[in-house]
Amino acid sequence: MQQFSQALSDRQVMELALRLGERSSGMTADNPAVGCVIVRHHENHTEIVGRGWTQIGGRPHAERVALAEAGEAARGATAYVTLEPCAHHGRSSPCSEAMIEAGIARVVCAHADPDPRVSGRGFAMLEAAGIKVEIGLLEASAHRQLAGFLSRIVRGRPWLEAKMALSPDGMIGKKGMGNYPITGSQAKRRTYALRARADAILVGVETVLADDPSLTVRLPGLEDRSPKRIVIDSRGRTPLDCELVRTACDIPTIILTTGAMPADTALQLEDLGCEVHLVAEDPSGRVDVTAALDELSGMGINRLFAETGATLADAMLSHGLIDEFHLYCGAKSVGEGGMPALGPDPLETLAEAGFEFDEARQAGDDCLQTFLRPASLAALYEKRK
Ligand code: AOF
Ligand code: ZN
Repeated sequence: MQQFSQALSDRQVMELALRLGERSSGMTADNPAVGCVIVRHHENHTEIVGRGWTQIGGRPHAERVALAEAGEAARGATAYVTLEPCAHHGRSSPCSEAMIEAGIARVVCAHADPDPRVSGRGFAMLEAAGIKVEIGLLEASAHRQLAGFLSRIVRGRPWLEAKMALSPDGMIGKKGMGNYPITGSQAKRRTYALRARADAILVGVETVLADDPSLTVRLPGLEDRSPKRIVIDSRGRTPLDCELVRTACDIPTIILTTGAMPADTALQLEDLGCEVHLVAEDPSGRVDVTAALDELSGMGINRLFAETGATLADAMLSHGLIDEFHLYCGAKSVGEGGMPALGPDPLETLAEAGFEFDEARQAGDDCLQTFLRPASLAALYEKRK
């Protein structure tokens, strides 16, 4: 139990619940990563009696964990939860029922759950049992944090973040130079952190051929948080001895391809531990990127982090599939032999695709900027498909 000498406001406790929800981001798919805090408000101070977040693999749900910690202290207490408590009988009974049984008196919730099994029923169950329910506190923050889950449920595809590193002269690398360094070690650590909170990382086969990446999270203490790796490889060019294939038995590696992949290549990749999924082709015979996202959504992936080269970024931008763009700007120009991406004016390309500047941070000599498509966030409020 944690006691504060001052009373905490509803907003302060919800901020804590949001931070708890963030803890298991990337480890709960297809479930959302929810946070929950149970408190007893006294006249001059607040007592935190339970804290919970959705556990690895998606269960137990956040509320269950918080209620278990609170025990009898939950009776008459207030629960703050980032997503509407569930109302359905899944692998366990509904969280709303557990809250009622535990004697929670008031529920403050940031965001409704669009899952058709829940969608308003959680709130209705709580209210029917006489619990005071308040909805919408810090809703915009929860909306952003839960964008992956909301996107899969509401739009039927994952929330797609793309990352690209560009030199000041607009290049992503140098011809024939493999993994050409555009940004430094601090930027790399930021990438590891972004990888860790995603459910899967996506690359095109061109990146595999040029860089032979491992796409893991190499941060102390977070080594076991490497998400699944997905390769879009229309014709089966993924080398059998590349890093992703060699480690496929430890970290799931999924190849999305078309009928153009030779059958024996598919068998060899599967023998080495990869999963090979056939998806629809676009008119040019390549993996249809929209169909690829459909497939990944079907696999329960909420939040997808694409480390794109020029080809994949162009394809995804032109289809309006990218929701958030992390643009890393390196300090050194590439010059002669440089490989351009995002057109002559990358910022204009992003603006034309509907992105707005969100935030910037300095990482050593590099500037890491994030752009967000407001239309993407707005679409997650729309009616379910
Ligand atoms: C909550 N608290 O922490 C989470 C919730 O397959 P199940 O039974 O785990 O149910 C999955 C659904 O539960 C998921 O689609 C979403 O609506 C909700 N997730 N709900 O009360 C939680 N993660
Ligand atoms: Zn639940």
